Amino acid sequence: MFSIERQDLGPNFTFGTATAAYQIEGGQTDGRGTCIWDTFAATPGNVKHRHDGAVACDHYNRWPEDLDLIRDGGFDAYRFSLAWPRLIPEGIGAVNQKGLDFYDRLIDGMLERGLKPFATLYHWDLPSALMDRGGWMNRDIAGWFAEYAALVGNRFGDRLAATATINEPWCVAFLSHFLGIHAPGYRDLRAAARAMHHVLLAHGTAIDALRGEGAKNLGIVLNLEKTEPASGKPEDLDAENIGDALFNRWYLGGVFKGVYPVELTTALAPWLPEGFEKDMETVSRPLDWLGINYYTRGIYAGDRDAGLFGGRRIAGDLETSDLGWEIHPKGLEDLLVRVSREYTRVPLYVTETGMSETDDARRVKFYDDHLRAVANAQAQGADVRGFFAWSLLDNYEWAEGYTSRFGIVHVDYATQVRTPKGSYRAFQGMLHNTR
Ligand code: IFM
Repeated sequence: MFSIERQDLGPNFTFGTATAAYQIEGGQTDGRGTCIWDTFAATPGNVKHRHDGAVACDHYNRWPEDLDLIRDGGFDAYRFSLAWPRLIPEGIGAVNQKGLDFYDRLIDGMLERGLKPFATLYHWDLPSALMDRGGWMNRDIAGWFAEYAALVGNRFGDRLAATATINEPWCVAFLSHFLGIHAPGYRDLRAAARAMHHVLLAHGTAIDALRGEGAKNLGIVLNLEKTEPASGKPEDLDAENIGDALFNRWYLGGVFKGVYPVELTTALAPWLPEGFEKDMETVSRPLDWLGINYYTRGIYAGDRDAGLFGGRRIAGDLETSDLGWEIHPKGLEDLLVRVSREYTRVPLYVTETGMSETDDARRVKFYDDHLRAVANAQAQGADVRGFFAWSLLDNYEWAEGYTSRFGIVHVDYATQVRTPKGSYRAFQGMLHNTR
C-alpha cells in the first residue's frame, strides 16, 4: 500500500493510467496500414526475440475489460494513443472507416465509465508509406501530420478531455535517428538534426489544425531527465550542459520560448534544415498544458573521443529497475520545479512514470516515492494537476519486446488473462480511500 494519500496531491488532482496503441492494441486487421515498427521488428537484431505488436495485449478486442480495470482501480482518466495507420493507412489520403469506428467505441467506452480521455496523436507508429518518403527527415511531415490531426480533431475533438500532439519527441528524433535504438533505426547526425526540428514543426502545425477543428485543451508530452555532471571538472560540466541541451532544453526551449539552445544550433549547424529559424513561431504555438514523462536521471562525463559534442552518459550508483534505469524520485521533483520556474506556467501533468520490474513490491514503493515527489514540487509552486502510471498493462516495450514488464496489471501473453498486481491494488486503495 502507499503511504501517500489522495488528498496530499490536492482536491482536483487527476489520476490516470497510460498506454500506447502499438504497445497494446494488436488487431492489425480491418484496414489498418503498416507502420515503421512492423518492419523494424521484423528485421533481425532490432528487437529482442524479434517480438512485434501484431497481437500485443489484444486491446483492439479486449478494450471493454481494460476500461473496466481502469474504472475499478478508481482512476479518473485514461491516457491512450490513436494509431495513425489505423485511421489513415497510407498516412495521407483515404481514411479507414473501421479505424474511426474503433476509436469511437473506445472513447465512448471511456465516457460511459466516467473516465476522461487523454489522447495522444503520435506514439511512434509512423505509417510505412510516409517512411518511404523520408518520414521525420522530410519537412513535408508538417503537412502530413496536420492532415491527420485535423481528422482526429474533427471526429473526436469534442469528446476528448485533453489532446497531446507527440509523445516524447526526443525519442522520435534522437533515439530513433541518432542512437538507432528505435524505428527507423538510423544512426546519422543529419537525419537526427532534421527529425529534431521537423518533429517540433509538425507539433506546431498539428496544434493549428486541432484548434482549427475546435479541439480544446491541447499540449505535448516531453520526456525529460534530471541531468547531473559526473564531477565538478570543467569537461564534465560541459558534458552535462550539452546532455541537458540535447535531452531537455531543445524541446522545452523550442516549444515554450521559440528558441533552440545555441550550443546545439552551433554544433548541428551543418545538418539542420536551412531556414529553420523561420519556423520557430509555429514550433512555439501557445499550449494549454504540458505532459512530462520521467523515468530516471542522466549523468554526463566529458569524452572528447567517443562522446557526441564532447560528452557521454555514464552509469550512476543508485538502485535501478530491471532495465538498469536508476530510480531517482527527487529528479522528478526538481524537474517539475525547474520547468514551472524557467519555462511555463501552464498546468503540468506527469503523463508517465513507472518501472520495468517483476518484483511488484518495488513498483509500489516507486510510485509512492514519485507521488510524494510531485507533492513536494507542488509545495514549491509547480502547478502539477495529474499523474498517470505507466503502464496499465504489461505490454510491448519496443526494442525490449515483451521481456520487460511495466504494468500495474499482469498480462499472460499466451492466454491474454489480465491479473491486477499489488501496485494496482495500492492505487485502488488510495483512490477509493480504503487503505
Ligand atoms: O514504454 C515506453 C513508452 O512507450 C514511452 N515512454 C517510456 C515507456 C517505458 O520505456
